[in-house]
Amino acid sequence: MIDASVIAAENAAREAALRADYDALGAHLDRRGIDIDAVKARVAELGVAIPSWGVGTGGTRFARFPGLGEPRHVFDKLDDCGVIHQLTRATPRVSLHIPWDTAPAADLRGKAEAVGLSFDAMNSNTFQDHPGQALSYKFGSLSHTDPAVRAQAVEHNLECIEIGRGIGSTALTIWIGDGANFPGQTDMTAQFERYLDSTARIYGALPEDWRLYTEHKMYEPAFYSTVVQDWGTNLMIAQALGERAYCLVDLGHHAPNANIEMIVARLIQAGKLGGFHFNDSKYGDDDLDTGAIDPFRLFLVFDELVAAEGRGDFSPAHMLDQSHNVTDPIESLMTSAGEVRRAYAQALLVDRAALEGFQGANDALMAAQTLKAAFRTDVEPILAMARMEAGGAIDPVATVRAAGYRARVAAERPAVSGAGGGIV
Ligand SMILES: [Mn+2]
Repeated sequence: MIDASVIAAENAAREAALRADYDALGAHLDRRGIDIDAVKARVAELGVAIPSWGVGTGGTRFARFPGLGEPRHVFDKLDDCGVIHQLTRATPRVSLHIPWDTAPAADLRGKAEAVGLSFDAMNSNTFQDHPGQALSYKFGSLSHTDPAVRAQAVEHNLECIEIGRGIGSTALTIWIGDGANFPGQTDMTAQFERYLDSTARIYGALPEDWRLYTEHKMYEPAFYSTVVQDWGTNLMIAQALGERAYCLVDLGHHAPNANIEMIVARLIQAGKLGGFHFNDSKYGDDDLDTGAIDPFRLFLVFDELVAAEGRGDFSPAHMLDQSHNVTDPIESLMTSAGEVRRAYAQALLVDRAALEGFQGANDALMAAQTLKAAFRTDVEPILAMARMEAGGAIDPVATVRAAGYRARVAAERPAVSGAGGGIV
């Protein structure tokens, strides 16, 4: 963890400027009828989970270039996640991936408690073969033609639930790579029926207070057809399984230029939006840092979420899901958690009464300008003040650098070579 004296010194150097900026923004928002402290309080409550695999350096299909001091196992990962939360105060939960993070429940619980974290959704993995596994997933898992392979994949998901119960998780996320690479390779209807049958077995074993999230993805590793390829299929799954089944939206898992905020609106309307894997993309499932490419799209997603919050009880699960190839994963994840909160804060600034009026009057220009007025507002003082008041860092990246955290863990953790992209 970062020494408290480092955080205090870093914040002391920035606090006067932050207070001046916060007061100026507060006066500006007051003229728009917005209470800055109320916005800050809601932003401070928004937590986004960190995926355990995110703190390792990612890669592409071509290569992986390891970074310094990469986590060697789940306990190193929890250390890094603890630092991210310590400085941002925005990432209180970690999402584990089985079998990558398999360890005794008591040890996991103890470590998480020591670094101030708890556990988010469990993630199963039937998109690759694991050492000692009896049957291969080369031609699919939950939708495989062989019932024995399907049974093995179901059993793995049940094991994930069992591990999750031991560490206080209350959700299982399923993403599979099943599909086809050639037209005619599979009977697409029968394959989906097999998938539904397998997931129904998993759903049947779900504890009463758990949720099941299914994640759609358009392509990769199957490049012709994917069993759970889009939100329509995902919605069919959630509706077929039952009331505790929800759709998970990974922002990178759509065709370029897809209107993701509209998908979000539709899933909310169906009562089946479970949550998000946040990242950003330019071309495909790029897994770039959240808000790095199209922050306006992220804002529009949160505009739908805030509108839904206003209509009633609604609590989607937020998580980052990124692959960090050229940056320090800790720095990227801290920055990205800030981007999620930024989009939320901006969406909270939308004048909803004015927007409804312009929509009703078909005033397209002013409706769009109402959204832009919120999006253009620099809410950084709100984010920084929320962090500081919660004991975090005004500037998390500068603070983790000043603390020398990466150099310290690099001395303790031998370099990891080669394989394992860590991309989901
Ligand atoms: Mn994902």
